[in-house]
Amino acid sequence: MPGNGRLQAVGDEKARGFLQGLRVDEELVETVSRALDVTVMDGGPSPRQSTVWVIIHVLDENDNKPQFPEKVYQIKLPERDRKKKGEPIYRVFAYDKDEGPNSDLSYSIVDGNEDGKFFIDPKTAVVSSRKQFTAGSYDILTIKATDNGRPQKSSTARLHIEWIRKPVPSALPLVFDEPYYNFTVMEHDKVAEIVGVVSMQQSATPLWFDITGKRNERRG
Ligand SMILES: [Ca+2]
Ligand SMILES: [Ca+2]
Repeated sequence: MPGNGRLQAVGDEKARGFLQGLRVDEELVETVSRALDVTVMDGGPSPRQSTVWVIIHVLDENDNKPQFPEKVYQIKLPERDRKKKGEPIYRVFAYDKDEGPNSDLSYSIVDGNEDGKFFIDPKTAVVSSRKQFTAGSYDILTIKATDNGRPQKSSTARLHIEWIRKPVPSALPLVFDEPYYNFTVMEHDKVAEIVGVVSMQQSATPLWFDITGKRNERRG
């Protein structure tokens, strides 16, 4: 790595080489260390040299705060009676570009839950309901994601929930536009990036989509 080292004479018999300016690309360093060959050479007429192996450990700094893909989430849900207590509402999760504890997030509701109608799973960020909700009511929650770095960093997002009347069941059958969907993702795609869209003929009543199962397909 030429240009990253500097040699300085200290006294007659000792010299110190300062390794400096090793710029570590932000968050691209997935290895925990860098190994360098450091060579020392004298300036005599027939130069002598010696090489030593230096390992530099790169420690992650908590220089990124958690990020929510959106600042505001707006959802509509059918009114809920008491029996639906504990049902999930929405998952508002964030990501953090750091590593280890610096990207280990926990979630809390910091505003809009004064009467305790909601709770959030601190690890999965799933918001669920504790009480009943009638059509026409509206809730706005502020959700905070905090990392586990030192010092901790955090950010917030808003979740707007509009409670609507339970839709009348549709007389028409529900059919997806395609018999199956085939989407591709790249391994470095960002969290919350759109992978694909599944669609259905527009119906008069609102529709909610859910992932109800998972199949693992392996090739070869
Ligand atoms: Ca970092
Ligand atoms: Ca962080």
